[in-house]
Amino acid sequence: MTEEIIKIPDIGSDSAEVIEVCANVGDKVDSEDSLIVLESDKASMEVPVSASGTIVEILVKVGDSVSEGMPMVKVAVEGAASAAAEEAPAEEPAAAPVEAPAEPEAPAPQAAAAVQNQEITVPDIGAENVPVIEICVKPGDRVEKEMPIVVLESDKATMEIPSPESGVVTEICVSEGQQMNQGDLVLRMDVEGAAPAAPAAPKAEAPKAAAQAPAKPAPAPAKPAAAAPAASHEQPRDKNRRLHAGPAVRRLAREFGVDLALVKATGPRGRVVKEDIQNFVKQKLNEPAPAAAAVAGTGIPAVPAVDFSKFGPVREEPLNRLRKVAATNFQRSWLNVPHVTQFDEADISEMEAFRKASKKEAELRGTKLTPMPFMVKACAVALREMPQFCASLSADGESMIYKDYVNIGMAVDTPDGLLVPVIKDADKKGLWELSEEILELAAKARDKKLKPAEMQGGCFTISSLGSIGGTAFTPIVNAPEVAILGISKAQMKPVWNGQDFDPRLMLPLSLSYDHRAINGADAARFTGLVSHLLSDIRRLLFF
Ligand code: CAO
Repeated sequence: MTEEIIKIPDIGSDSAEVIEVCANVGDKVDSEDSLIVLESDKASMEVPVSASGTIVEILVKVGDSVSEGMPMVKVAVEGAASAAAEEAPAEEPAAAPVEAPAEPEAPAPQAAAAVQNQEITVPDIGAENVPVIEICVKPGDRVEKEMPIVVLESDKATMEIPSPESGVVTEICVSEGQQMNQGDLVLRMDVEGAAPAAPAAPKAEAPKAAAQAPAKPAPAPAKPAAAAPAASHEQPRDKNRRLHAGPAVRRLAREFGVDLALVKATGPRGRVVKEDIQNFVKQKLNEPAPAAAAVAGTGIPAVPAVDFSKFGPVREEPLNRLRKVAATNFQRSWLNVPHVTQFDEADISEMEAFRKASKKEAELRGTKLTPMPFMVKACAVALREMPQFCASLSADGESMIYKDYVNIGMAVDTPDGLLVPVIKDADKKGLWELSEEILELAAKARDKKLKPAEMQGGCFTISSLGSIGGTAFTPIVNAPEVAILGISKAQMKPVWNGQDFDPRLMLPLSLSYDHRAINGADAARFTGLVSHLLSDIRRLLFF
């Protein structure tokens, strides 16, 4: 095993800055492994070790300005390569340039004019078949000389091709992914005050030509797809609009589908480094996905994530599927439907007297008569009388769809979350039938035995918290239905009968409705009608 000092190969420009060191002393490396990333004015490039072995010493550090021939790394080479090869200085390969003769350019001289349409072609980029990864301009854009017009990326280097002239782009002649070679047409532009017979393209004057191809077998195989894109090498171009990232970072971003423009750069001189991509992905993964996405889609800022453990012990339990689905539905309805809630009361004193008197009969029938069947019956009649409550807005919001069937959903509280089975054709069923169906559907919901079809086709929903308590609430419309009736706990109240205060059992009604489909007056009429029907259930017989 011998130690070799590997030098900086031809990097296609006079000097470049070390912006990243990718390996450490003691690392085992292959000849193709990148050791450092350099950045010049025009390109960032990875420089490979060019020998297989173990790194003994790294002879450059971040921030160093390096040029061809400078010692880069000392490697203990496995299988001891010939010492002679090691000695071959990096300068040497320049003698055998693949591109050698600076070709006579074929400028296709164009007539002098105040505005001249010129073809801009790829200069000598020191590599072949390099794909376009970004087109920085579009037709109509005004570009200044030296502004980047496209970005090319090879395995090892990312290089910006600057405009050789100032002017207005008239046509883009490349597409992303297209492989480019020296002399390929990039775009056409109107160049103002164009110099007569200016060469159409800034074909580089064979810059340090050799660079590229592994001209000689051993030492510095000059992998860093030498950038030095154009002959124009003077003033810095507009840096404001450019993203700075090396090829490996760009590749990583592409693999993860990350838009580099969204990534916060923390590297030197505002470069995006690998850790920035990793942090960006981590941050995205930690965002509360579905809810945040829905909110993001509306432009409403997401609720910030809070580390509650800062304030005391916490316990985190994942939501089950039912609760997630319910959450999505609630949020969707809440964000889409302009809700208004109409409050009312129904005097159910007589109804309750009748219900209690019927309890024995219910038992004999093997059922239980709760207030719910009365609610369903009264709502079914009201829905028939006021069809705008038994309707949906069309998806495009252009029309109302009226339903000639009366299917009423019933919110059921289960240990896993809320379910809404549907009582089909409620208007055609009597109290006993409704009573049995309500008990059956509620039991099925709690036993997780509801079939999907039993939860579909609803026109209107009733949500009863009457057995639990409360005086009123504002239920969320079960969209695309247009209204939902919330029922709270009935209470004895003194009601003025014109002469005295009568103790009456009053049932609170809370009707939430979609104000796009229903106006407030109709909502008040609807709760008035339900109240009227429940106050004297004999009225149900009229319908
Ligand atoms: N006022 C006073 N008492 C009421 C009442 C009311 N509005 N509604 C029901 N009760 C009483 C019943 O009379 C019964 O008492 P008795 O046994 O003495 O007769 C008791 O409360 C229990 O009733 P129940 O809940 O078994 O039956 P129900 O038909 O009233 O309700 C169901 C069935 C499925 C609607 C109900 O069990 C339920 O799950 N409610 C929760 C719905 C919910 O969570 N809604 C919120 C959704 S989020 O918007």
